[in-house]
Amino acid sequence: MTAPADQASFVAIAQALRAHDDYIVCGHVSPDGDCIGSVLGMTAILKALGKEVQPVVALKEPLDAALLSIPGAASLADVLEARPAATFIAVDASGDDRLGPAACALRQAARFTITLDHHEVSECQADIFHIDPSAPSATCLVWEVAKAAKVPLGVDLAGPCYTGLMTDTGRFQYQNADQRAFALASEMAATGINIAGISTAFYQSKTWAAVQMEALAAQRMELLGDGSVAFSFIAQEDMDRFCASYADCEGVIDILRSIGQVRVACILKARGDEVRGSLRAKDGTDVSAIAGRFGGGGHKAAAGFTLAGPLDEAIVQVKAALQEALGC
Ligand SMILES: [Mn+2]
Repeated sequence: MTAPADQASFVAIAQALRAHDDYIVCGHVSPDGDCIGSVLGMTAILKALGKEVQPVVALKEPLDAALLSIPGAASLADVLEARPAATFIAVDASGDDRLGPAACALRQAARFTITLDHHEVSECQADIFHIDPSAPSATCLVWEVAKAAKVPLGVDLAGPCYTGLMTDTGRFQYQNADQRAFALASEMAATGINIAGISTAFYQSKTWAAVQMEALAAQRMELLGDGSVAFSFIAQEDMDRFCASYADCEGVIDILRSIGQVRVACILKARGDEVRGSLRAKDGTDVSAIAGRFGGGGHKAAAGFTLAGPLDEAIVQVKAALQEALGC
């Protein structure tokens, strides 16, 4: 991968924030804790600078209870309802595919564009950007910008930033939970945020249907090859039976990877005419390369893809690809 050229310093981004006005802050499609945390954190910075800002996310599906537990998340507007603004900031997302068509149109309409991201990208279209794949979360970059902008580091900023860091590091358990992650978490904790409260609100807010989806996926789970790859799926009928939403299926993959000998977990979820695949690695396997075979992407330890067509065909195709890619 080639690093994008002309990476801006946090100070340069802070200066750009002061220089412009009328902002849209937008995250990626299928928003997660880091996406929502980055949008809310950046919004807090801009408000502290006295700027007009519309924080938006793609609300194609309603946010789940965990995401709604982040203070301010309930008031986020749908990207489809945003009015074009002079300045567009993309957080936790760089490419058109991650932003989705509605956000891309808003970015095109803006006169100045900024991107903060921690995903691998070969180029970045923004006027000014900071892309650091070694950053534990996008909210860490937002936090650095806040410090460079010299805005007050209060709980309204630290809360969402900590939530993004907590979720993208898998509660400080993944490979990206490095010294930097703990150092930044310590800075955020120093503001007086309620660490235990944030954790409880986020991780102990499952719905009954979500637990039913976990039970179902666990029951039909297959261990492929030598047993190091866990595979399962959720069909539309399963969701209908338990009145489960797509959000209710989000945590299912964690059940698959919790088994001792499993090093890679994969779940397929039917969504209308499409099938969405999620992949997680526990041992350093690069699952973004496997997702890439299906036109998807993500991080080394967590990636996803979307396939057109029926679930039964996707199951056969993905199982074969997993066995081939992982030699199991
Ligand atoms: Mn992220």
